[in-house]
Amino acid sequence: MESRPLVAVIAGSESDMPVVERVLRVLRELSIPHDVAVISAHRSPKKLEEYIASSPAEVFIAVAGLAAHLPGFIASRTHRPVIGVPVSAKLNGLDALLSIVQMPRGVPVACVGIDNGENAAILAAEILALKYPEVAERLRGYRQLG
Ligand code: RP5
Repeated sequence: MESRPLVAVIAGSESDMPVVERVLRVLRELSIPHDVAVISAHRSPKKLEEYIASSPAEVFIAVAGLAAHLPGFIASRTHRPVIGVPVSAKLNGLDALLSIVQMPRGVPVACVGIDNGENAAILAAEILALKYPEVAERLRGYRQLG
């Protein structure tokens, strides 16, 4: 198994950390090496751009609320898959859900349910399982338990 982070989990704000924790719990349970960063697409676009360009991750998980442009911003700068997690900061998360899911044709972002960090981690594992048989094996066990 690779030791470099295979999944980069990025949050738009420290206030998104409770949902990030849901992602991290599953990634840890599946022993998937990952990296966590808090970088706002709106407040620190340059820093985010540099982070994406230098990240060795094969999948990005972006956790954001309100006008949740973080996953779309990442997808505009990489061809690696991006999974967005809408956070229920306001409007019960509907604002973030629509911001993430309504990407223009040609620049896709996968979107899981509101606050459903667990599903983002499982989907990332399913993508990695195509290449890493050990992840596929752990995922089989994990889904049977669930
Ligand atoms: C979004 O705005 C973040 O992802 C967060 O969900 C929301 C609020 O951010 P803070 O004002 O708490 O930093 O960009």
